[in-house]
Amino acid sequence: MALQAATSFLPSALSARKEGSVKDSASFLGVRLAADGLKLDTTALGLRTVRVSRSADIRAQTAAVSSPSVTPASPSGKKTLRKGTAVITGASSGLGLATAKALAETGKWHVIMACRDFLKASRAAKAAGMDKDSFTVVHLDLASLDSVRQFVRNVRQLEMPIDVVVCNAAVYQPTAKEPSYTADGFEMSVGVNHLGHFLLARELLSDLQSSDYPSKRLIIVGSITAGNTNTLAGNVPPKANLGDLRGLAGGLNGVGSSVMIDGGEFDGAKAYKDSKVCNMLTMQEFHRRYHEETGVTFASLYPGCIATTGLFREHIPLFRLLFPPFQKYITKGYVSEEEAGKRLAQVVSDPSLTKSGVYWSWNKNSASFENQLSEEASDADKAKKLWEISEKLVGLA
Ligand code: LMG
Ligand code: NDP
Ligand code: PMR
Repeated sequence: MALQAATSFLPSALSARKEGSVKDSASFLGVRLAADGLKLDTTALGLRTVRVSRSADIRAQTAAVSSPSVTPASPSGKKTLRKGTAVITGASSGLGLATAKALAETGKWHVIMACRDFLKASRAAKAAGMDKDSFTVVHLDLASLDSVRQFVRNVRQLEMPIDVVVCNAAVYQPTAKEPSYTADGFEMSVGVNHLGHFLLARELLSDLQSSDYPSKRLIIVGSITAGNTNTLAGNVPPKANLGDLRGLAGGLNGVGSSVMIDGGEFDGAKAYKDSKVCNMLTMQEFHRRYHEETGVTFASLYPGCIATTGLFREHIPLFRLLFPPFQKYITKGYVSEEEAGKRLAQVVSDPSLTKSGVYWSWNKNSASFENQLSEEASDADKAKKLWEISEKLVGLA
C-alpha cells in the first residue's frame, strides 16, 4: 500500500482523485492510498521530495498512463480509444459544470475540474450526479499567477495525459464602482479571465503537445457581447474596445497606469467584455503560432445566453429576475446550462469539430457553425501585440 500526501494542507495544492495509473487507490483530501509504495510529496512547500516506495520508481506509474491512445485490445478486433482527459477551469458552476457533466456521462472522458473552491467543486460534481471516478478536483485560483503555476505542477503530478484544456472560468463585475485586483495587481476581470488563462494555456501547451490523443484541443470561451459587434447583443453599452492597449501595457494596476486595457476609466461591464475580446484574440494567435507545429486545435465559442448562471451574481436583483425571461421570450437567445454544456462538450470531443482557429456558434436548431468575429476581435496585429504584452505581464518574456 502506498500513501501519497499531495501537499493537501495547502489549498492551492488540493487534488482529490486520480484515475488511470493506480487503479486500487483511494483518496481523501489529497491523501492517496495506492498499491505501490508510500509517497509523501512536498514540492509545493518548496521542500525536498521524500519518497518511501516499495516499487522502485514513480516512472512505472507514468508508463502505465501513457498507453497509446488507440489500442487494438477489444475482442471484436475494433480499435478502442482510451479515455480522454479534459482540464476545465471554473467547473464548479454554470457552463463549466454542465460541460464536465456532459463529458463525464459519455464514459469517454475524465475531467480535471480546475477550481478555486475545492469543496464547492466537489459538492457540485456530486450534486450533478457525476461518477466519483469521472473527475478530479485540482485547486486553481486564476486571480494568482502563483496559483496557476502551482496548478500546472499539481496536474502534472497526477500523471494523466492532458488531451484537452478548456479556459472557461470568468468573473463579471457589472456593478462594481471601484476596481478590485488579483494577487499580482491586475484589474480583476482581465486578470482572471484573460491573464490567468493566458499563463495557464501557455504552460499546458507542451502537455497537450506531448499527448498522444488523436484530437488535442485548447478551447477558450468567448461571447457574442464582445465578439460580435455586428449583432444587437454586441452593441449594448458599454462596448468592448481595447484601444491601443496602453492600459494593459502599463500593467492594469491603477498605479502608474489605467485599470482598463484602453486606458479609460474603470467600468466593470466593459472590463469583462474587453477580457472576452482578449480570449478570442488569444485563441487566434495560438492558432497562428502553434497549430501547424503542435497539431493542437485551437477554438473559441459563444455557447448561447445562459442567463441563469452565477456569472450574473453581482448584478442587481431586478436584472437577475428579468434577464432570463427577457432572453427566453424576447431575444430568444436563451439557452439552458445543460444545452450550453452539450455545446461546449461538442467542441471538446466531436470528431467533426477539429478545425483550428474557429469561433463556434449555434443556430436556432442547435447546429454548430463557424461564426465571424467583429473587426477588433479578429485583428491579427492587435492579437500579436496583446500576446507580447501579456507574456511580459505573466512573466513569460
Ligand atoms: C447596467 O445595468 C449597469 O447600469 C451598467 O453599470 C453596466 O453594468 C451594464 O451591461 C452592463 O448594466 C443594466 C440595466 C439596464 O439593467 C437593469 O438595471 C436591470 C433592470 C432592468 C429593468 C427594466 C425593467 C423595465 C421593463 C420595461 C419593459 C421593457 C419592455 C420589454 C418589451 C417587451 C415587448 C414585448 O438594463 C437593460 O438595458 C435591459 C436589461 C435587460 C433586462 C430586460 C428587461 C426587460 C424586461 C422584460 C421583461 C421580460 C418578461 C418576460 C415576459 C415574457 C412574456 C411572454
Ligand atoms: P459562472 O459564474 O456560473 O461560472 C464561472 C466559473 O468561473 C465558476 O466556476 C467560478 O468559480 C469560476 N471562477 C471565477 N473566478 C475564478 C478564479 N479566480 N479562479 C478560478 N475559477 C474562477 O458563469 P458561466 O458559467 O456563465 O461562465 C462560464 C463561461 O461562459 C465564462 O467564460 C463566460 O464568459 C462565458 N459565457 C457565459 C455566458 C452566459 O450567458 N452566462 C454567455 C457567453 C459566454 P466559483 O464557482 O468558485 O465562483
Ligand atoms: Mg444582452 C438580441 C439578442 C441578445 C443576446 C443574444 C444577448 C446576449 N443580449 C441581447 C440583447 C440585449 N441585451 C438587449 C436588446 C439589451 C438591452 C435591453 C440587452 C441588455 C443586456 C445587459 C444589460 N444584455 C446583457 C446585459 C448584461 O449585463 C449581460 C452582459 O453583457 O454580460 C457581459 C448581457 C448579455 N446579453 C447577452 C449575453 C450572452 C449576455 C451575458 C454574458 C456574456 O456576454 O458573456
